[in-house]
Amino acid sequence: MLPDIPFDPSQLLIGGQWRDPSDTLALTNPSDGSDLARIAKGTAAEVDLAVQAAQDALDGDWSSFTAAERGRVLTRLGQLVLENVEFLTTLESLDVGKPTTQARADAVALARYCEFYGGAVDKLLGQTIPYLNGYTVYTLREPHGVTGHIVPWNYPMQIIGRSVGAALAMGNACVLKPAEDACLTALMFAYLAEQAGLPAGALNVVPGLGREAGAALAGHPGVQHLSFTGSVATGAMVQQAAGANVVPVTLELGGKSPQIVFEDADLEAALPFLVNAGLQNAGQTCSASSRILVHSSRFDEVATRMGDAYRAKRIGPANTDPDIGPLINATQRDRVMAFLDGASDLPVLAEASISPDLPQGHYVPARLFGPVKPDHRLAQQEIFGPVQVIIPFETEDEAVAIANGTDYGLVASIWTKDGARQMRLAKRLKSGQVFINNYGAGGGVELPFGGIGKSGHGREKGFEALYGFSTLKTVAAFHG
Ligand code: TXE
Repeated sequence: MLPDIPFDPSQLLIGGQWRDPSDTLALTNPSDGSDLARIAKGTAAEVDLAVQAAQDALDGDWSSFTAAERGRVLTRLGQLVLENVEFLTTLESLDVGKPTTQARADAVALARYCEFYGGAVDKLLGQTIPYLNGYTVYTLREPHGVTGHIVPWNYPMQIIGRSVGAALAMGNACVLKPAEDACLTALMFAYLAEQAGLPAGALNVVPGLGREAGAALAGHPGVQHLSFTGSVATGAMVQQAAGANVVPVTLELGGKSPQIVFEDADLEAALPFLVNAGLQNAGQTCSASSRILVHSSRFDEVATRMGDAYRAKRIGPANTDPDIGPLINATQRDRVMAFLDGASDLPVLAEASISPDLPQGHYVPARLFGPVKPDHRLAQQEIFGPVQVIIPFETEDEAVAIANGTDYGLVASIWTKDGARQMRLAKRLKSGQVFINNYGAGGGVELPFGGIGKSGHGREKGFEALYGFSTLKTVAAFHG
């Protein structure tokens, strides 16, 4: 059951108006399969209205806000998010099936994105460029205009914070298409943004199906920048659609991120990261560490200790704050089960199993496999479930080749005390982020994030996102 929500979750927010949609969809609670609410099934016509409303905001008040004024709105929004952390946590936990503690961390991160971009935007400076005699040359950072944001269901609050937060800070007007499986916190965020003083139309929300509302937004000629997080296949379609309008796209498409444990690793320090980076959010994390590469001299020790940790994990409904909640929907559950069922050739090191007493949610067991060959399907494809493989290696070169040997390159980490090796591998690993003796560094809002290869392109988070959500103008004045 949903708590009382201060808006009708079946409505769309367009141009500051909460409007009845032309059609609705059922929103399901992944923890028990029950119906949570009806949500809008946005159409191409409604996306069109939202893009127009965003353009109207740019043609109106929103463009007159100074950087400091936009920063103030975002800072207020961050404060409102903090005041509503428990409510947002409840919504996200019900909607995504995310254990309460993990949902709360996302709500706090959303506030932090608003604070960070609110505080950063009036410190973003242009350049003056030494040039020919008689010229003064400088650069201006300007918003793209209308930005489209297609957000998945796994971390709605964090992904909205990092993309919509940065886009608004730079003065863009946004059309947000949350995932059909999880859109309540997107709507709540927009509701709070209104309270924070964001002008009508600067943020519009059109929930709906990907192939309908998402596709309409991706191909809309009135959109000047797109940011997409999701699957490789859909990302490629979004890029193609945007390409037809010659519009820049930021794509974040997940990965097969390795942690490399060398013979001198501090296993005591590494262990929680090795396990939790794979199991957080039931493995439905773009930067999940699904491959653990271990020097063969430490294989038995790592396998035993990770196995013990797996057996201690509890799987359950999100509101009981388990270690591992359900997957988002039946499709994802079936997809992960197909990976598990198709891996009967692999040795299972440990499992956290599903109790028969669980309600009818989308649960899967958490499973640790090893030793696994680097070219096995489970070591190559993104599973997006609580599944990890341990891959033994002998030499540093072999570890690098295995780590770099997938189509992806989002995050990698190295566990070693050898400083020279740390520096060498930080350069050799093909990855958007490299962590040394940690994994994820606490998810820092300040740290630029994005991938290479099939993990996507463009960077979100940190100052880098402010560059991504703006365009650079060079002004050359001749004064003699
Ligand atoms: O993703 P989709 P799905 C990966 C993960 C997962 C797989 C499938 O491996 O198992 O993708 O998940 C919208 N035009 N990730 O099917 O389809 C859709 O409505 C425009 C990794 O959920 O990519 C949703 O808002 N938009 C990942 C968003 O795209 C479209 C997070 C993501 O959906 C569209 C999620 C279309 N034609 C899944 N079709 C990560 N990187 O964190 C769908 N959408």
